[in-house]
Amino acid sequence: MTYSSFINRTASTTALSAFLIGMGVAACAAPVAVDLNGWTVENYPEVNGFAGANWTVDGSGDTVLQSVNGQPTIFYSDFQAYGLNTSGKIKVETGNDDDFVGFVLGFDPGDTSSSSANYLLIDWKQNTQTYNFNGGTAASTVGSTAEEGLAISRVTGTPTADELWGHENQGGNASGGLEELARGATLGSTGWVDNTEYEFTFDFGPNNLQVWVDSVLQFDLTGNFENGRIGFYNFSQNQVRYSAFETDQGSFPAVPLPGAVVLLAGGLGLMGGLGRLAKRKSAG
Ligand SMILES: [Ca+2]
Ligand SMILES: [Ca+2]
Ligand SMILES: [Ca+2]
Repeated sequence: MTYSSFINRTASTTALSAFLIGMGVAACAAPVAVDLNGWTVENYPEVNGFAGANWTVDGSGDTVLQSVNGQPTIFYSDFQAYGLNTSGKIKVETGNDDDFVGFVLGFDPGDTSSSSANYLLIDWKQNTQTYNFNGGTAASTVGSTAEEGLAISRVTGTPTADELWGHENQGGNASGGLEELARGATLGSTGWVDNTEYEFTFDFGPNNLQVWVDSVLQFDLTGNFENGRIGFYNFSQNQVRYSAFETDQGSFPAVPLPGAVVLLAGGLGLMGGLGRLAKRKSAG
């Protein structure tokens, strides 16, 4: 790139940014570190033989450790997830056990006991296992099989532990259940590895969700997804640490750009400027 083309490109980008900011549109936001001190724990009912969850945030709010082999539990954000690109790391810091770790999206406070709950669950099992949970609400549903690998499910109402375990909607519980929507492109039948850190990235909007693991696209879904919090999920796996989460402007805005903005930009010649900018980039 020549010096003069650099100046031209900078001038075009600056003009466009100023215009978009003037229109109230955020321009190229920088990533923002997530402070986990503002997040909240919410649990499904305890099941026989499993203890209560325990989420511990470090002082800086950069990491949280779920230390107990226990009940289904969620640790959710203090912000809504629509329109954001959220990324961070997860690591199971033990060789013990082989159960569920994961995330939720579109979760609302109170959803673990709400008949109107409707959110997405991305969970990851290390090994396949059939189990029948008992006690509490789990007495009404039969055993199920948790399959090894990464999956995404829609959760509605108040599922039992058996339904969460097998991604099922059983007739024994009329108050809720799960529908498995997809399994990961390359990790759909591959479990997580002990003491190994993975980076997850979520790009979420009203009609889109893309999920990457270590930069490999695992899910690319379209549909109608409710807004809500992003959260961490755990079911029966101890010593799971989440760290270094940050948010950035995503690809799927909460409210699509109004057509008038696009038309006005075109009328001012900025779209043409963008086109020329793209050509210079591809040429140079
Ligand atoms: Ca049961
Ligand atoms: Ca059910
Ligand atoms: Ca377990």
